[in-house]
Amino acid sequence: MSTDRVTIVQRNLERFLTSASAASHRLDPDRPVREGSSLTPRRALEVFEDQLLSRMADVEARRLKATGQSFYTISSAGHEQNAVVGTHLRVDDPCFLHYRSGGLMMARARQVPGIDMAMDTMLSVCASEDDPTCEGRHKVWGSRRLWVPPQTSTIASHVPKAVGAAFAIGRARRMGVEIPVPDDAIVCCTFGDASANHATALSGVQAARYASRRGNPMPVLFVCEDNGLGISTDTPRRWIRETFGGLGHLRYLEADGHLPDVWQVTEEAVRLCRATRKPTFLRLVTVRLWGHAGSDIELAYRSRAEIEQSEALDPILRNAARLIELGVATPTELAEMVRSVRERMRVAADEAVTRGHLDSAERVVAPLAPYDEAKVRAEAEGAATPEARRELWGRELPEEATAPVKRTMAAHLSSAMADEMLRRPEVLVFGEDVGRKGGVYYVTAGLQKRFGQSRVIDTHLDETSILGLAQGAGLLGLLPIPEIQYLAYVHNAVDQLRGEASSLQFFSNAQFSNPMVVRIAGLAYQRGFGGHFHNDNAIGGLRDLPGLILAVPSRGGDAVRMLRGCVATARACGRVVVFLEPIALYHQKDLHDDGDEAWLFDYPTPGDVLLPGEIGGYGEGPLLIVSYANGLHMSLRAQRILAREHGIDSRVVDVRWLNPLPFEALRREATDARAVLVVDECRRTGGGIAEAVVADLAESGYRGTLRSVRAPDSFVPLGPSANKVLVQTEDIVAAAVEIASAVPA
Ligand SMILES: Cc1ncc(C[n+]2csc(CCOP(=O)(O)OP(=O)(O)O)c2C)c(N)n1
Ligand SMILES: [Mg+2]
Repeated sequence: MSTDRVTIVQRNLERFLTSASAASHRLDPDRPVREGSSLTPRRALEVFEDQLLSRMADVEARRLKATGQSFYTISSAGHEQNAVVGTHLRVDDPCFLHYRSGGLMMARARQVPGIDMAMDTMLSVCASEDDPTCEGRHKVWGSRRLWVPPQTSTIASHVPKAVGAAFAIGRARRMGVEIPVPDDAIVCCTFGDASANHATALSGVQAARYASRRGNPMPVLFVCEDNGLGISTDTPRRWIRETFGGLGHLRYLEADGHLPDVWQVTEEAVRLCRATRKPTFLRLVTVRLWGHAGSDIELAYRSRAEIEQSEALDPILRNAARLIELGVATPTELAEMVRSVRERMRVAADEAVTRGHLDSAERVVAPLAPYDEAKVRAEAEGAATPEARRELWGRELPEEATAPVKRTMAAHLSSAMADEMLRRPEVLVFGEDVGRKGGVYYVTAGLQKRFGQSRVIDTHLDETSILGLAQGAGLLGLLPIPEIQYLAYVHNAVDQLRGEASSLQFFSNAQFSNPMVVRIAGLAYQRGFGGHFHNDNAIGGLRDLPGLILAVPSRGGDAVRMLRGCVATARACGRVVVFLEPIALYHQKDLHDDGDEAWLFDYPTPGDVLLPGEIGGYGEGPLLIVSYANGLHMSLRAQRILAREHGIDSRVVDVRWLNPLPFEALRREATDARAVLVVDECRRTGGGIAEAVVADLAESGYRGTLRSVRAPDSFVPLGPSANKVLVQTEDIVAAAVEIASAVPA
C-alpha cells in the first residue's frame, strides 16, 4: 500500500502542475517575495529544489527496496520544510539530526561545492562501501564535510550530545582552546514529536535550560519535527506547545504553513539562538507521508481519510501552489524541475546499486577501535615542563612526597589528574560534586582551585547529561574527563556510552570521534557499608561494548600509569575509555597485615606509563592466579598464605584491562603454568571476566587445570551479609589448594 501512496502523492503533484495556471505577474528573482522578507524567488526555488531532492531520494529508496537493493526506507516525505532550517544554518553550525531531516541535509549540501548529496544518499540507502559517511554501516544522516555527525536510530539519544556540543562552544572560548567551529556557531538538533517525550530528550532540554540559567552560553536550536505521530500513536494536538511552550530559559517558536511563513519564523529562531546564545525551541509542523517506514502498514491504524488528509497537506504540493501564486515560477517551470530532480535521483540510484558492500569482517570492524601504539605512547609519556610542574606543586613534586598519607590510590589519582590538566589545556573535568567538594572520594579535590571553574565543573545531577556533555565536548576537540559517582549510576545512563559514544567511530568510518575518559568509582568490598548501589559489581554492560576500553587499576602507582595511558589513548585515537576505580582500594594502605603499609606506592615519575593490554605479574610458581582490582589485592594475600601454609608457589597476574581483554598476554602467562585460577570479584554469569578468560584458555589449547572463583549472580546486601556474596581471600586459598592437590607438582 505504501508504494501505491507514493505513486498517488507523486501523481497529485504532477496533476496539480499540469492543471495550475501561472500567475499574471512575475517576481524579480532577487527581490523579496513579500515586504520585509529575506526570501527571494531565487532562494525559494533553491529550497524547493532541495525539498524535491529529499522527496525523490525517498521515492528511489522505496523503488530499490522493492528489488532488495536498498536497505533503508524511513523517509522524510512530508517533512521537507526542514530544508528551510538547513538554509538558514551555516555549514559550520554542527547538526545532530532526526532521520526525517532529509530536506535539511540537501539544503546544507547546497552550501558546499562538490558535494553530490543525491549520489551520497543513494549510496547510503544501498549500504554501499562507497557511502562517504560510513561505508554503508548505517544510515541516519551524517557527513564529515557538512559537520553532521551521523546518528543512531535510538530516538532522542542525540539530544544530550547536541547540548554538550553547544556548551562546549562557549566553554572552549573560556578555556582558551581552539575548536573547529567559530565562536558564534550554534548547534542544531532535530527530533520527532513522540521522541520529545523520551527521558533522553527531556534530559537534554533540561540540561540546556539549566546551563543557560547558570549563565553559560547555550546556543542550541531544538527543532521538533511535529507530524503528530509516533509510528501509530498520535501525539495530542498542541502537546508540544503545552510541554515546551511555557518553560523558563527556553525560547519557543512555531513554524507552520507555506514556505514564506516557515522561512520567516525559522530565520528568526536561528537569528535569536545565534545572537542570544540561549536555548531555542522551534516546533516545525510537518505531516508524515507513506507510513513510518517502507515496511509499515499504515492502514492498520489510520483511516484512508486520515491518510488522504495528510497527503493534501503535502508541503511540496503546498509550496508549489504558493510559489506559482506569488509569481516565483510557472507551473511548467516547476514541472520541469520535478522531472529533472527525479531523473537525477534515478540516475544516482541506478549507479549506487552497482557499487559493492563491505566484504569482510576485517573491513567492517576497521574503524571500530583505531589504535596507534607509537602515537599513544608518545602522548602518554609526555609531561608538562619541570618548571611548570614545580610551579603547580610548589616545593615538593608528588613523586618526591614521603608522607604515607600522600600515597594512597586516591591521593595518587588526584595528583595524576592535576598533572594531566597541567599539560593538556583541553582537559575538561566535570560531574556531580567534582568541583568544590572534590568528587565523592576526593579524587578531584583541589582541581577547581588550581585550574578554575572554567575547567572543573559541578554539573547538575543527571548522568545522561554528563555523558552527553562528554560526547559534545569530545566531538569539538576538548578532552573530557567526567566523573560518575558510582558504577550503579552509570547504568542509569549507559545508552550514552553503549548506543552513542562507543559506536561513533564505527558509524562514521572514524571520521568523527568523541574521545573521553569516564572515571567511575565502583566495585564492592566496603565492609558492608552502602549496600548494592555503592557496591555494584556489574561490569558486563561495559565489557560487551566493542571499541570501549575498560581500565580497572588495583594499585595506586598503576592507577597513575594507567590513567596516563587512558588519557593518551583517548587523545591520540579518539577512543572512549572507562576508568573504573575500585572504591575499597582508594584509601587502602595495608596488604597482608594491619599497619604493613604494603599497599602504599610511590607516585610514578612522568613518562612512566601503562598502555592498554599491558598486564602486571607478581611472584613465580606453577599456579597462575589471574585477577584484577580487589581480587588482585586478595590474590596477593592468598599467594603468601599458599606459600607459607601449603607450600604452593604461585604467580599472580593483574589483568588491568577488562575490555578488550588481553587474551594473548594471558595465554603467554599460562604457557608454563600447571593450573590457572581466575579470581573474579564480579558476577558469575555474564557480569565478570572469568567466563571469557577460562573459555579463551580452553579454546586456545591450554592443557592444565582451569578453575575460577567468582561472585554469585546477586545484588550486594547491606551489612555483614555482603561478604556472603563476595569472593573472599579464603575462597581463593581453598580453590588453589584444591587444584594443587588434583594436579601433582
Ligand atoms: C529509544 C527508542 N525506542 C523506540 C524506538 C522505535 N521507534 C523508532 S521511531 C519511533 C517513533 C518516533 O516518533 P517521532 O519521534 O514522532 O518521529 P517520527 O517518526 O514521527 O518522525 C519509535 C517508537 C527507537 N528507535 N528508539
Ligand atoms: Mg512524529
